[in-house]
Amino acid sequence: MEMVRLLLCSFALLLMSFACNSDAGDVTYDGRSLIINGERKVLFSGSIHYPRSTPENPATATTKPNSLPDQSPPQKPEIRLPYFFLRFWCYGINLWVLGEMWPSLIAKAKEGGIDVIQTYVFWNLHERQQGKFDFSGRNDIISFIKEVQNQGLYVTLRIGPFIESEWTYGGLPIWLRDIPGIVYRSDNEPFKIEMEKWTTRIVYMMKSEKLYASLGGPIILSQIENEYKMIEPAFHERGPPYVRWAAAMAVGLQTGVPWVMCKQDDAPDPVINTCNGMKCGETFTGPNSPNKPALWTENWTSQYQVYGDKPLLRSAEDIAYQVALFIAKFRGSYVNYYMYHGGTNFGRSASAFVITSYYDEAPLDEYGSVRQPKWGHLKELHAAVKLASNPLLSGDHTNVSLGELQDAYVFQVKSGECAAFLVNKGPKDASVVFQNSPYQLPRKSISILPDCKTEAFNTAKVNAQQSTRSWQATQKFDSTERWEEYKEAIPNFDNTVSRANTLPEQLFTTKDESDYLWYTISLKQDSNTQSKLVVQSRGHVLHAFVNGVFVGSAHGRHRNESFSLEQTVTLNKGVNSLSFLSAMVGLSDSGAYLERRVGGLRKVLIEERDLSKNSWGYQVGLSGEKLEIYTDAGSSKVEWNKLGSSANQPLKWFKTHFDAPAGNDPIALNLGSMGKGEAFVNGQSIGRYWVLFQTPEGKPSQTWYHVPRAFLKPTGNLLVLLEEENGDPLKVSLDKISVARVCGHVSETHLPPVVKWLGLKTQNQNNTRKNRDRRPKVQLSCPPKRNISKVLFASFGNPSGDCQNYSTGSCHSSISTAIVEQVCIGKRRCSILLSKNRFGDPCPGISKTLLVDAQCT
Ligand SMILES: *[C@@H]1O[C@H](CO)[C@@H](O)[C@H](O)[C@H]1NC(C)=O
Ligand SMILES: *[C@@H]1O[C@H](CO)[C@@H](O)[C@H](O)[C@H]1NC(C)=O
Ligand SMILES: *[C@@H]1O[C@H](CO)[C@@H](O)[C@H](O)[C@H]1NC(C)=O
Ligand SMILES: *[C@@H]1O[C@H](CO)[C@@H](O)[C@H](O)[C@H]1NC(C)=O
Ligand SMILES: *[C@@H]1O[C@H](CO)[C@@H](O)[C@H](O)[C@H]1NC(C)=O
Ligand SMILES: CC(=O)N[C@H]1CO[C@H](CO)[C@@H](O)[C@@H]1O
Repeated sequence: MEMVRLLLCSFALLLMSFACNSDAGDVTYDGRSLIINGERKVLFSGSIHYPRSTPENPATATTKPNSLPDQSPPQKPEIRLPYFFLRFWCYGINLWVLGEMWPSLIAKAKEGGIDVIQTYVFWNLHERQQGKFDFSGRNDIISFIKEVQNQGLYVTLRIGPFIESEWTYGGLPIWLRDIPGIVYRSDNEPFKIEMEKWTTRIVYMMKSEKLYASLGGPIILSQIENEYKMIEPAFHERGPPYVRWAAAMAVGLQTGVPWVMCKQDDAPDPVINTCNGMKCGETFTGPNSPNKPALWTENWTSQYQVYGDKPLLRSAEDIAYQVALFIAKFRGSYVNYYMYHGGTNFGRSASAFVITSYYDEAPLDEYGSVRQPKWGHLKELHAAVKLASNPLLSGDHTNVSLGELQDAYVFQVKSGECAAFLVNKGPKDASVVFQNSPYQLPRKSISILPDCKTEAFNTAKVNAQQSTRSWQATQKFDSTERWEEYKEAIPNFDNTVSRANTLPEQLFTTKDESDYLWYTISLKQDSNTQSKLVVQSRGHVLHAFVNGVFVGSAHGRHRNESFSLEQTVTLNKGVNSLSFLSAMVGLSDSGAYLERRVGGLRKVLIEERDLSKNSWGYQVGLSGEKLEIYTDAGSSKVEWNKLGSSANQPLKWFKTHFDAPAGNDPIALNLGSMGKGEAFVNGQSIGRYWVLFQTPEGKPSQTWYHVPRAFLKPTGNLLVLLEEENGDPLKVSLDKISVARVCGHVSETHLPPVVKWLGLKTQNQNNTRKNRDRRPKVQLSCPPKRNISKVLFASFGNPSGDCQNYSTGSCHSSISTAIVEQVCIGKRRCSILLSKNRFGDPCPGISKTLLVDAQCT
């Protein structure tokens, strides 16, 4: 039966993909927008980076877009619908056969009102070694782009080739460093040759797969370079010619679609300069020519996080405000969310000091689950803006002052069609009058009036529910029998083979084959002494051993990588062995002259005696790495011991096996009891962890480390932890992550947004159907296959606080909980009207809100 479905699906999909693909056609632009196939477009775009998720993942494949939490009325059916039903019916089997994460992320982006998926091209992932290319699995950019195309979305391809992106070395392959005379990202022949070779290779790949819109594919924009203006001054006269060369080189590749340079206000024609940042609504200086549209290529939905930092929480309201302002003020017609889904920095792909989880705060969280209210609030914003597309793209653009800190931006078409954005920049709520009608604008908010009358959406009024994740341990690794350990040998001068007469520089020596470099030295002493040891390092982490015994550690931090270790150590009469393990935590991804970046030890002093020019031994990598003891095959090459059988000293490998937890919820390892190291599942690195490097509040920057279900077999999965410190594997657990709670908070005066005109387009205020649909209500929705099992809190009245922290106020309908239970219990989604007929009126004359917090099981 499954086989028949598989065959049917393959055949039908093939047919449908001829009929339904986004056949974009020519892409041009003018001062208003991109023009695709002769049509101007307002486009919302979301960054999703293919290597930061897995092509396969049964966990998320079950989340069909037609069963997503959805507060809005169903969208107008489109021609592609049958294709989508078919695809998702077909995903049913993929669940058994393959399961896919990319398709699910893209589908959720589409459902969230995203038109374009934006990705970088990660050069050092594809060409780790010069001339050897890898475009398979998570690196399969072609399949990723084709998946976007299959779902009818466009693609922006940011080739770079320098990409920054909190990706190790900004995406540049480390072998570039060995090319004589190379200076990256400047008017430098050796670099230009390599940059042109790579850019050309990618463009040709895309052309041969017909992926540019000009050839019928989904790619509508390409990017060359990346935020170059920031570092251009450092290159003096070598900067500007490089910009001109890069633009000309890119344009010469004749992709048939426009090129952009982000944050480059002097981007040479016809390359479009675009804005990156959190506040392009306020900070953008505008396109550098009246013939270029205002495009925002990076609007940070949050900020990447480094070890030692806590996550930056950027509210849905703040993002929506900046997006609406950019559109209103600059006639912005393209906004990209960086990131829409961040994902995971698997392996050693994170740049210096960047944590393994990437933009977990994005509208789709690290695991690919919808993050509310961000996802839902932006979806409503997109829909409201789209209602105004026509005036936005072709109307006259004017502004009117509505007050000291209030402005209206108006888009008026000659035929009469009109859209307006009412902006309150001020810190206080304001009442304004626009075209003879009164409007209430909450502080720092924008109301969108797609017909210059109806407030379809306000950026500060969040209608989407809040969701809260919960972590539930499905397996504990708390018995010593479950673990085995392997102690890394601490090398000494005699058994390290390589020799140098100075301290070798780390990057040059390791070529980034490993995070680790051992430095060893032999030191003769006339007597037993307590001596002061000083080790200066250029980065990033140091563990010091004297005569095989650990004496101390130290580390730098993000953008401040140098540090020193000072320690009094005991030296014996005779020969002493000093061993230093220097570790890098990813390579720097930003700034000028990246080719000159260095790491490892700079100076070693004993009682002020400089040993740097002595004879040193060194060794690249750990023995466990060389033997790949984190793989099934490699793990048998060493003898594993019972947990705790060796002295409590840093630098051990821990090994165990586990079965995949039942169900489809995302899973992650809770490594809160570990120190620093790297975790491997079935031979694949799920990333570095660093729990000991805490935030100023004394918490780990990251506790949970995503284990994609795609990495797992049903039983007997090999888990190996490489621990540099003294972490305790007995407290590690494998946790399931689910949305356990949903909460909504809506006031009586808060009408749900208009995401679709239900009446005539010229707003007839007496359209009763529309009025009925816009009554205030709290709408809750559990994830697929879960129902509301319990109402944790409900109050119709004036409850205080928000969804995080609430209590009943002076006004409270005593039947609130009973009413909500009646409507919601046992249902996956429910909608509760703020109606005095139902709740009664506990305090006439006082404006009321309804706050409901419920549990999904
Ligand atoms: C309104 O438009 C004028 C001229 O078009 C411009 O100078 C002014 O900066 C605009 N005001 C705002 C608040 O954008
Ligand atoms: C860099 O770190 C050192 C200590 O390791 C500290 O003294 C210095 O202030 C830091 N610099 C910056 C810019 O944070
Ligand atoms: C709406 O209804 C009122 C009274 O019911 C009426 O006076 C008015 O003309 C109607 N407006 C429109 C646009 O139909
Ligand atoms: C919750 O709100 C109450 C009162 O509004 C406040 O006293 C308390 O500190 C808040 N708790 C938290 C965890 O924010
Ligand atoms: C959820 O509720 C639906 C009816 O709304 C019911 O069919 C289903 O069995 C329930 N599921 C669970 C897990 O309770
Ligand atoms: C990472 C980064 O550069 N963040 C910047 C984003 O934009 C805001 C304001 O525009 C800056 O304050 C941040 O430093």
